[in-house]
Amino acid sequence: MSTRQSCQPLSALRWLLLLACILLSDPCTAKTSYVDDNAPAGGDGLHWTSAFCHLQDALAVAERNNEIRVAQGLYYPDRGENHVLGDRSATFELRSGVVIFGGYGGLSCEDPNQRDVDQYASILCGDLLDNDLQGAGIFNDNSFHIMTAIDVEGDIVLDGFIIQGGNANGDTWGGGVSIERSQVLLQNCRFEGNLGSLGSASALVIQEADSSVIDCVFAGNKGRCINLVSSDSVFQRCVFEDNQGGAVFSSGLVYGGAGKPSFLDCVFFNNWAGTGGAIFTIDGGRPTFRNCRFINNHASHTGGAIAMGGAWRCRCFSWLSLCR
Ligand SMILES: [Ca+2]
Ligand SMILES: [Ca+2]
Repeated sequence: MSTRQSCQPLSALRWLLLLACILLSDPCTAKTSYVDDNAPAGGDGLHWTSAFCHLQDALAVAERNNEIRVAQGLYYPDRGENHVLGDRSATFELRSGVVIFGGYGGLSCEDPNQRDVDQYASILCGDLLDNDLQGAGIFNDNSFHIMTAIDVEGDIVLDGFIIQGGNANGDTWGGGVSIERSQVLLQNCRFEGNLGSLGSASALVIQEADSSVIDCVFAGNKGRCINLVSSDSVFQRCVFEDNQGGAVFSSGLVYGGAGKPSFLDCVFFNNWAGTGGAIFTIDGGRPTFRNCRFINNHASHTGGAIAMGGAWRCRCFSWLSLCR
């Protein structure tokens, strides 16, 4: 009896400590949200059966260490709570420590967690009013940036998406994805049909940031496809094909220091530009290419495969010896 009485205060204390641990612990550990454009409106995103129908709604509640699974379907940055249809400035803002995976079967599959990024395409689309394919196409109403990561701390992952229909016209850069001072892993993504004016990075801009781009395809974008500014980013097993306005522009000029991006096992095929059909680099931009292939790239002015500013002659031979 006496033993039982002496234990009761300790047991209560342990429960209090456990309750405190629960209340004070990181509330955003290992949470997964689910998104499917076929889901009914009003879901809480906690399960496939109550999935969000807009990616913006999942991002709005995402916190560090959260995962977002996105089913096959179309997702627009101007859709979701507190967003306005047709808002060109609306963008999917990547969140610190949040990983986003596309390519799930979702509600239309018996097993919604079945994943195949080719069979179950998750498309992030900047053609907000769905008129790119009407007549000659209307593109000046498309998203300025479909997705952005600006001054975001911690690792960010975007894996398994098609990113299409951005239009970085005007003074903007990065019609598909715009990354500034943030570390992002882009993986298994396909950038296609993004637009931009000359040098505006139709598909992807990375400024003052070292990101990783792995197993991605950049195809059929118009306007210089990628702009790397003071960036030591790494591109591995990526394909650049049929981009009008060139594939990659690399410089360190804008912010001073050098930009030394690396390209490993990449293919540059059938890209076209006035200068530097595949690669155009100016002072401060010093890319390295290892085991890359340049095939059938064109320039109307100079540098079908590679054009370089500054002391291009010595750099040219050094770099090209690393290519095949
Ligand atoms: Ca769907
Ligand atoms: Ca449009």
